[in-house]
Amino acid sequence: MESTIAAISTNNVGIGAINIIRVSGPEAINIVSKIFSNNKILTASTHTIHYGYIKEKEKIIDEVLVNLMRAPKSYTMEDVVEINCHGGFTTTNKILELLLVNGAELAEPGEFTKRAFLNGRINLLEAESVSDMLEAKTEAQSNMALSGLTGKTSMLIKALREKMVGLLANIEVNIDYPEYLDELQVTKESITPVLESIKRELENIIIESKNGQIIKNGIKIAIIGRPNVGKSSLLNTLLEEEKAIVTDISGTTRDIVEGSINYKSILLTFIDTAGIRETDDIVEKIGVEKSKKVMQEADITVLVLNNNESLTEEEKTLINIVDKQEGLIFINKIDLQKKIEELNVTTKVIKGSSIKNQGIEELKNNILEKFQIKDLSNKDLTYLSNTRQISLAKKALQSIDNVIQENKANVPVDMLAIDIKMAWEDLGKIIGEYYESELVDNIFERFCLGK
Ligand SMILES: Nc1nc2c(ncn2[C@@H]2O[C@H](COP(=O)(O)OP(=O)(O)OP(=O)(O)O)[C@@H](O)[C@H]2O)c(=O)[nH]1
Ligand SMILES: [Mg+2]
Repeated sequence: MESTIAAISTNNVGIGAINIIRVSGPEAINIVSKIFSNNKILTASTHTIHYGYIKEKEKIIDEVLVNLMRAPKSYTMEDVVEINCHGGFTTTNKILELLLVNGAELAEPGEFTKRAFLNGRINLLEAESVSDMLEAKTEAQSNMALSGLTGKTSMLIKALREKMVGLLANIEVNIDYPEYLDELQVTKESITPVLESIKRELENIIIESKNGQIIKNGIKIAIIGRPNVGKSSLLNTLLEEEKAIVTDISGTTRDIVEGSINYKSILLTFIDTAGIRETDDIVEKIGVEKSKKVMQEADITVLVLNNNESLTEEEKTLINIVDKQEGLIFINKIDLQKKIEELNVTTKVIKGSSIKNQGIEELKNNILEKFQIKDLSNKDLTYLSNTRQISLAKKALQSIDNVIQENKANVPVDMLAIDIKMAWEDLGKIIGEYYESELVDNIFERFCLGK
């Protein structure tokens, strides 16, 4: 890596106490010394802090502290200099500009972390966790990212790969040194239990990754129902905010209104929709179509019914759909006289009132229960959570399944090595032992600047 890169690493939108400009690469110290009043940094030892001024020729730009980290003990494993300046937008940008004028290149988003990966300080799964950490909105999200970052999640994968290597090594010995056959004979029977255990562990990782995805992406909940049953009122009560317009006129909500809450460390995103009914009103019609689409795209549907009214034919159809999809039914307005018929459904029915705040906790709890999420506070959140990682784990499982089938069908043991190797490689891709540069570019592009 020849170039020396620079970027503002702190959030430079508003006014803050300090900003940090990070410089990394072989010329980092040299370039900074050209604009820094204290030239001790040229010779100072690693992990030291230096006081001085940033200057443009003789003009003082800012009073700063400069952190010096020499290769390889730095975030990127290259020489890294971090300039801690005062938090003003203009000054920070001026310092960055001076660095660029003096030979640094503007870093691309995620380029520091990309260098950390390419230089071997962190693996790909750890790098992806860095970006998850930055984006975390709930404590569970940051705890899960931390498991990734500190290598706990990678350990799961590495342990499995080691088992596979063990198996491959034994098979190779059989092929290359048949004279050892008596001692180390790998037979159909001897590899079956190992294969079965690898399969179980992989399956477990994939099942558990569902939790990871829920923690990472949250749950999307569509609130649907006939006009005027109280969907928007329910949304507002759930969000504890007057987000959607509520009136007693049917067909108030025309467009999608959504909002999120952090409930027991899971991000719940509620989507309020237009009341579903036959209508000639063109705007409302579009709204109704959108409602149906939201219902398909959401993770779960909450059908809202009105306790104070008899069911319509349209509602009966919706009840059937939601019952089949194992959604939730919320009978609203229980503060009013009951006129609704008994429901004959297997899915969970909750009774409440959105304006009286009744049944709301029960509704939220039932949503979590549907996804089998209980208490995350004491759990070890070591899960795969991104689609790239999970699809590779699934591919590896497929290969191992093939091996098990072939083994059962008496395919010679040495022929099985190909599929085992494929599974081993796919797991390797999760942690970035194998990668294509296009993939790596794609991953790091999504990072923010200066990371
Ligand atoms: N008594 C009572 N009234 C409620 C309750 N929830 C909502 N309402 C009233 O029902 C009326 C309709 O409420 P909305 O929340 O606008 O209903 P909606 O389902 O969003 O209606 P559309 O947007 O037209 O589809 C309003 O006058 C609310 O105040 C409740 O629990 N009890
Ligand atoms: Mg509404």
